[in-house]
Amino acid sequence: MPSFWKHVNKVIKEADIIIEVLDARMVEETRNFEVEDKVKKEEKILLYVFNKCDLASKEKLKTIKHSLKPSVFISSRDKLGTTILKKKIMELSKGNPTVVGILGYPNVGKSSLINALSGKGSAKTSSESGFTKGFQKIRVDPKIMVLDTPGVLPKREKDPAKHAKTGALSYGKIKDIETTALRLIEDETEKITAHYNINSEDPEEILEQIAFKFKKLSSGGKANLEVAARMLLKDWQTGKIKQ
Ligand SMILES: Nc1nc2c(ncn2[C@@H]2O[C@H](COP(=O)(O)OP(=O)(O)O)[C@@H](O)[C@H]2O)c(=O)[nH]1
Ligand SMILES: [Mg+2]
Repeated sequence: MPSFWKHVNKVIKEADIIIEVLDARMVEETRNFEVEDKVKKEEKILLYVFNKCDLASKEKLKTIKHSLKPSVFISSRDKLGTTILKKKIMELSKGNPTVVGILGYPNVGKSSLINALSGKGSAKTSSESGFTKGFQKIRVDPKIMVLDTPGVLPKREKDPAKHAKTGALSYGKIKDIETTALRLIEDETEKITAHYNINSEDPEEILEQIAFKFKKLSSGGKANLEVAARMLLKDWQTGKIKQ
């Protein structure tokens, strides 16, 4: 079994409540049904956390609000929603002391969430007997402990375009950057044309116009689509393009 699965399984085993961190802008793309099934099979409680809410539009938040339950909206960056999250955890544990584990794809904000929850003043507690070696817990509330190492979900589908969209595959590491950019434009035409103020529906034309607009040109004054594509993916992944 690949090591990430071992680790994910350990997180599920050690925790009572499992938080699946999702990107509020891309809920479907950042869910992992295989892991959700595992959590349910182990009879652990699954709590969805929509992170990066500061980057998602109000409309987007409205549409996902009732899509998954139980769920909480947060921004780990702005440390918003963490009090509500702790309340929800207490509600789910029926007021009992509980251990929370965190799972999610790369880049969804697992480490930021752990930081936002722990903040100042919370102490790490070392492993106790019966606790799997290597795991530490952080006390974030009198009754809530959080495992300090999140479980990074494997990239299940071999679909680089999807992972580029969620940021699981960083813009600097994408191999076929042009095709990836075209897929993103196809998926998110409206947001991208609105951001760059371009009037077209055709992905190739849109990418070309972005290149001209930002002077991403090859010798001879032709559009340099590769450079434009990388800029687009960077803007997308760093949250410049309103989603
Ligand atoms: N805008 C915004 N960025 C976030 C938020 N949470 C995490 N990030 C950023 O997303 C990137 C990945 O976060 P990280 O916690 O390392 O994700 P991990 O790979 O799941 O542990 C970092 O650049 C974070 O600063 C959030 O709520 N809002
Ligand atoms: Mg991390």
